[in-house]
Amino acid sequence: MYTASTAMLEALQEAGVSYIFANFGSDHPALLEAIAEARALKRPIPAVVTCPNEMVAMSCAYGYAQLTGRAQAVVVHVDCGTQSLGGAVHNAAKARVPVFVFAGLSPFTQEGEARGSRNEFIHWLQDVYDQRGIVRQYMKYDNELRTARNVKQIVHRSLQFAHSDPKGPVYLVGAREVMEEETESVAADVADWPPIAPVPIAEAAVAGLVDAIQKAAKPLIVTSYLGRNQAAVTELVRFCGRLGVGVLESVPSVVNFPHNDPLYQGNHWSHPFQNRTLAEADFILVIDSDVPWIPTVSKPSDKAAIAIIDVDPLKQSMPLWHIKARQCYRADAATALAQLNARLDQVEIDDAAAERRRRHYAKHHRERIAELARLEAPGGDVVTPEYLTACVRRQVGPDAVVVNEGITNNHVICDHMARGKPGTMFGIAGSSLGWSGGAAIGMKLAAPDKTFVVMSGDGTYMFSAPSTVHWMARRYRTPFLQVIFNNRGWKAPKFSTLAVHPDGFASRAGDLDLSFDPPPDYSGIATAAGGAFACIIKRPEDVEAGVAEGLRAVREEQRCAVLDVWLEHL
Ligand SMILES: Cc1ncc(C[n+]2csc(CCOP(=O)(O)OP(=O)(O)O)c2C)c(N)n1
Ligand SMILES: [Mg+2]
Repeated sequence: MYTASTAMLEALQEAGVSYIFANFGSDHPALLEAIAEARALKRPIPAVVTCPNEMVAMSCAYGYAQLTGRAQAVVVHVDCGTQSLGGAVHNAAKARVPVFVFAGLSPFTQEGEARGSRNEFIHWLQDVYDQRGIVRQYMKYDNELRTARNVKQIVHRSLQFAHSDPKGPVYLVGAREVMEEETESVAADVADWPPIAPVPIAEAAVAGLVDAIQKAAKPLIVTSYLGRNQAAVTELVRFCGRLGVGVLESVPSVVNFPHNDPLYQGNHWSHPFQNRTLAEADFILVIDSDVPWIPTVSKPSDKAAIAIIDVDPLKQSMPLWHIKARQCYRADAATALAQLNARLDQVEIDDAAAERRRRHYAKHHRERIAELARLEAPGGDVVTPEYLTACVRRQVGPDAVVVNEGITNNHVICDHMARGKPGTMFGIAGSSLGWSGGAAIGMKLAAPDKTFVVMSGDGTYMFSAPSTVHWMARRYRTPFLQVIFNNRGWKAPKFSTLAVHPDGFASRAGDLDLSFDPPPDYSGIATAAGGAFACIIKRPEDVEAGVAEGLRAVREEQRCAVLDVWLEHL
């Protein structure tokens, strides 16, 4: 039998999709039948990964795509499963990560007019007016499969959207009767649906930017995510090295620049103070950043000239957005940086000026490194986040991939993991918590030989649906080390409140309903769900041994390890 569901599987297989992260329901008999048939007849289809929680499913696809650039499929159940994707939809959209999502629709016939017609009570309950509307504002493309005959065309078109800059998730729906409809296989060549080619900047703009940077005393590049394409990092290192340009990361979600490069000037998040390097810069090139600075607390000098290169310089999904840039270019960062580097081969470089700039930034860099070393020294009876992170860094090595969802410790993890290589740290680029567990599973499926370390807050661990994550990690052999920065609750909302009301009632209230006392046995949850190695650490002197044992469990026993590390109470 060749149905619309067979065609969808065939299209996904043709498109090189490796996994279907699935949470099935009564909308999927045709798909389950088609999968079983393909297996019985030894027809190749993507591997199905059973995901007991939809947000985890979408986070898996997100993680896989982050490492490979390739969209994977997520299959969910009608409006209910679509709603359960929850914040993962926001995360994929904000991070511009390609994901293919398919959900069934309730049958549209009730008297047995077609195969798939209503035969269960839920089919009346799940028939809603606008299922696609639930997620439309987050999707790059959404459509309904209305006939089996063009399923492959629509799947390939949706993936073309997902893989074209700015990338993002796409959403297809299909009713039971349509997914059951028989048809003939249609030949399709994925080469006919290429992603849009990377866009360069105009040559005149290239010359102007190089000229402006050469004339500047303290030129600075601010970026958040150009390192999503590792080729862009190589180009950036080359460009900055030749002209002596500093690099400041703002809310980085990937490794954009090696932290050990003397031109690296650190990373700024929601720190409530002015960034010195940003204030001193006289020319700022913002490349791939949604939030290059937060003007109420930290901004460039009024005299600084500002330019933007971004795949999405208008920030089209953000109703309010503005920085005072007089030059804006919609372009692919790696392509634009390669153009800037090519320009350097054609113009005379003022080496003395470049050397002056390099020395200036190298001095700041050394000061920063010394300060970080001071912060990570152990001291007192309580484990500090800096010390904990340094212990992890020393043991996991430079090639391990860090999955950072540390929230109020995001910057600590970023600073003290001090990644030198592109692709060795990923942060949640959206803001809907609970991404890291699923993301780690997806990443491990994409790169089974790498070591993955999830570093998360305790609240975030709970958001990540750890019972699902650890059950899946065992079932699909995707072990990773999880370090929980346990401050017994949600510190971030406390910070947010005190930043707006420093002297209010909240500042004097002992309890803001943000703490988790007594906390759950976090590592025990992982043991119960997936046989993880569990360890609770409360004293600084136990950290090194705990990390070592955890890593051994991950690397030698191929099982997850969860270290529940108690920090100072929020
Ligand atoms: C899905 C979702 N719900 C709520 C929030 C609001 N929120 C932001 S940070 C935070 C606390 C996170 O707690 P934890 O992971 O323990 O980190 P900590 O703040 O303690 O460092 C919350 C609840 C959010 N960002 N996403
Ligand atoms: Mg916390």
